[in-house]
Amino acid sequence: MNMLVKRRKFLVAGLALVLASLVLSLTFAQDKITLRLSTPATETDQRSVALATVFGPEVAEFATYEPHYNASLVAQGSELEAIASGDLDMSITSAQELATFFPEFSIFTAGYVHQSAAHQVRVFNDPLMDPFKQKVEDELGVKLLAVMYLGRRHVNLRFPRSEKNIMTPDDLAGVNLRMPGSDAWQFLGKALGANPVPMAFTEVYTALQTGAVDGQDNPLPTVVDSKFYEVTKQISLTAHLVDLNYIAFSKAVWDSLTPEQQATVQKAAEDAAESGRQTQLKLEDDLVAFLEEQGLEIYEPDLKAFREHVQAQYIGSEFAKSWPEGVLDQINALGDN
Ligand code: KDO
Repeated sequence: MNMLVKRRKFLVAGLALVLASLVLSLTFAQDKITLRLSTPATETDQRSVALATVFGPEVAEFATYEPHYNASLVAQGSELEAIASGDLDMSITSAQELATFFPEFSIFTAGYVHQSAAHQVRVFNDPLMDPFKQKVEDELGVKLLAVMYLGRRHVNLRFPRSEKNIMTPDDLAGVNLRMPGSDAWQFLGKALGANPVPMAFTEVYTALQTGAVDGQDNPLPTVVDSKFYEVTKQISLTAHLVDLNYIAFSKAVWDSLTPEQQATVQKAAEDAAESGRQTQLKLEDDLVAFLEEQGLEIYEPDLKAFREHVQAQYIGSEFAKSWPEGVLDQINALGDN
């Protein structure tokens, strides 16, 4: 064999190797599934950050995580339907959204029921949650993988304290308080003593700026992240809802995964939830000083008055009638004190 033939053989072998690895990587790329998530949250919201930096990388071997923020893919409140119809793979859903399909979920939307981030986790992992999760899976085709901590919601108003000082539910009489647009949210606004106004999250900043509403309720990290502090003057620390979102995942997509991949997705969701929870808790503590520097008045109202008023509104309400027997006691028993 002369040198030329040898070299040609060598070249052909090399080319074949390159081609083979190209085909292989293309096959793998094609095999990867895309997990589209839609949320009204911003890209910088800590739940979004946790999913992008923890969930995405943990599932990267077989899935491409594709988040869509600011409700740009699906309108707030329509995500569950989109997952059910196969148009979406994931969302960060609320108990309030679930309650529009399954009224019993309103137990998790009631003011002053969840006591802390840790209490939320205990409730979510307790067997009391199993029938709730099963129903969502069976009837909507949605799996609830983990509970994300959004934080303690407080009343945040455009007016300075000198104009309106919110110490008790009576002080909220006639206040147009933006609440998200579902019955369970509106009821909470009413239970607080306010006049609730339904509105999508993405419209809140402008509504506060123009005076279309008098205020809104959200945890401190959201007030900062969405810059509501630029257009409001005070926060009454009502802590009326220790708020959560569930990581919702398409059951159809889940069923298409191998058991190993399912375990990876489950762990990735739990890890992201834990990471987001820790950051959010820290932010809640740290941001008081920042908000005060921005000129907001932040104070604690008469919490006993709020708690008693809100709880009295729920007891005997249509919502409470849908709560399964004994579950409220079980939730309370898992509480912090
Ligand atoms: C909101 O609309 O006020 C709310 O905080 C409700 C939550 O359930 C959740 O949808 C959240 O918005 C969005 O994720 C934006 O932070």
